[in-house]
Amino acid sequence: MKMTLRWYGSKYDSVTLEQIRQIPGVSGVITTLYGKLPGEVWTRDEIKALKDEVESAGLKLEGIESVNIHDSIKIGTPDRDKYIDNYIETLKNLGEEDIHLVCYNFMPVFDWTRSELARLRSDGSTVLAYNQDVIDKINPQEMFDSLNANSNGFVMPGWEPERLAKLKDLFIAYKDVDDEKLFDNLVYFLKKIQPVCEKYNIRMAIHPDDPAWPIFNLPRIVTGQERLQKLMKAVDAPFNGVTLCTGSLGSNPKNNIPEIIRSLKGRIPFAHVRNLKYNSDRDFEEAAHLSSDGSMDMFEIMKALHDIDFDGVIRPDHGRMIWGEQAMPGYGLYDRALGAEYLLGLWEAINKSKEV
Ligand code: DNO
Repeated sequence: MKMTLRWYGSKYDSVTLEQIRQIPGVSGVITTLYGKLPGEVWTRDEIKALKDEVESAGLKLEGIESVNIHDSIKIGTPDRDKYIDNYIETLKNLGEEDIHLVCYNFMPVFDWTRSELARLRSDGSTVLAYNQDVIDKINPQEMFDSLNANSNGFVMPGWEPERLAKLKDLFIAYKDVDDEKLFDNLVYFLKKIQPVCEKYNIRMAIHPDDPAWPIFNLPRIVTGQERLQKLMKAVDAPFNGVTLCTGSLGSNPKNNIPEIIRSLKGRIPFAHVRNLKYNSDRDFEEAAHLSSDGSMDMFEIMKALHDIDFDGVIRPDHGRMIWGEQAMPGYGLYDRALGAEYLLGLWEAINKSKEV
């Protein structure tokens, strides 16, 4: 297991590589070329510069989160092959720079969704939260505006203004895309990129939908065990894998995360591990990684990963904002560092208890 932290690049992140290097047991980062729009080719020079920067800080670039997918590919418009060719070119360039893990999502229009970015908890920390009643009362533009107004001045992943400038047009473009069509378009995409992934040994790790149910009447296809199995079988090759994101899958309390992990043996190259606290079936907030702070059993989750011989890349996921830190919501240094240490501690204990 390789413990990493997500890092947005020196231009965008308040957390530095030097700080990440000092978190015990964290050997690398997961990062991206943050300024790139979906559909653009990443050149080898750009990738190499990013990799050199990470390596000169004594860390390893363990993978990319994300190479985003152009909406034409998700919608299945006639020009999608052009964007798929660009994606293939990017994958080739990543492979040639010895990068073998790519996280992506297939959510229409939005990436992850929350109704609040700084809900106050009783200990004075703030966290991202989701309340269905709030979402039901607003339209997508209002949600976008409210999230952007509360992001501490940071551009958040998945909420880049360029991407959302054409919100109305996008909703129209998705009008005839239902779950089935979206799924077919995903399979079409995966089959096209399969040769380049296999040539360069690139593991594609799809990120589950967050939250794990439809919002604003948009289709959703990566929501739980059944759907994940369907996807694994539709393109049944190791390059087609999953980002096991406990927070996204766990937004639906009916998802049994340890069981999902066990059903995906060999297909999880990347794990995002974090905890959530359910307040009702319409409201949840993010919690510290510690099991007792939320609703999930983090020991059982780490044990399931251990049982399937997980040897991929892992990272703590969203942290609380604590100790007065000013950072991108969910992505401060302090609470994620605490999370990394906790997960490493669980892993060490599981390892040693299996040895006796
Ligand atoms: C949110 C993240 C997502 C994730 C993408 C992957 O904090 O987990 O933005 O990176 O869905 O493409």
